[in-house]
Amino acid sequence: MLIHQSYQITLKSVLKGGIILGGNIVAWTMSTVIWFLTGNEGKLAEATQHLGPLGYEVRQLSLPKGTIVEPQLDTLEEVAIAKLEQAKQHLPTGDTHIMVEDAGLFVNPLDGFPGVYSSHAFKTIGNPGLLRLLSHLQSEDPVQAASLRSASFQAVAALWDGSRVILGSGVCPGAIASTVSGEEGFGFDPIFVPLDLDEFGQPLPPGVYGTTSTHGATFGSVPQTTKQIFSHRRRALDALVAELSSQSEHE
Ligand code: ITT
Repeated sequence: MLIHQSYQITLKSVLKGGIILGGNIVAWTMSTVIWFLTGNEGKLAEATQHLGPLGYEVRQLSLPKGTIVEPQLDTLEEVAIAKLEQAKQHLPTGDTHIMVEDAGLFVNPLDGFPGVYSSHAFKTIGNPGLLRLLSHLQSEDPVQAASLRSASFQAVAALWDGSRVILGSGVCPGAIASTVSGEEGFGFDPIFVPLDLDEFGQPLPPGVYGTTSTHGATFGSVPQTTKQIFSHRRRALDALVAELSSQSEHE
């Protein structure tokens, strides 16, 4: 796919050819294709929305059920690396970049459960089941409730660029709501309320109001573009792209 963008925002990973138009240097660029091995349409949509404007064309790699074995390991990073090793064998001929991403919801009063077991927990107990596990942790005071029910979404993206593995991780701290609300997003979005962010995009403690806020709404109740501002996945992809660009600059 051919795209046209100003020379200043070219990425090293994008194939470049410069021409001069009306005094401005303009680059005709061919975006890098990243195959994303995932069966989760929500994750695919978020990655496409975020990486597209950065000059990457995200394509879903779907493989027959059972082709990739999701290993039961202790950390998201270990799972992502193990999945990437398998995914590499299925990289379409002629392309170089393939990515996987492993994410989960880590609930602090449950010692991080469901964490790496999030996919299984979502399919079995789901959002109502998770709320039941926290039903003893309630408070009339919303700040205290947010502390009692604190949690974070975490993600690790792992990419093979044809010669090496590049990792990016991201965390989105917040709390588990007391009810399920909203139809946006996927998975645990309808029960997760992110912490407010300060002017630098950094999360603030519960009860401290920031310039960016969902005003107590869950990810399931806000537009996808709002979730992206807070998202663990967006942060993981940003870290991955930063690493990818800095490594290409040193080549
Ligand atoms: P893959 O095919 O990419 O492995 P998956 O759905 O199995 O898709 P993960 O193992 O990475 O994905 O995620 C585990 C579960 O955690 C996922 O199924 C969701 O229920 C939940 N989850 C992960 N990221 C989420 C997010 O941004 N919002 C809501 N729930 C999320």
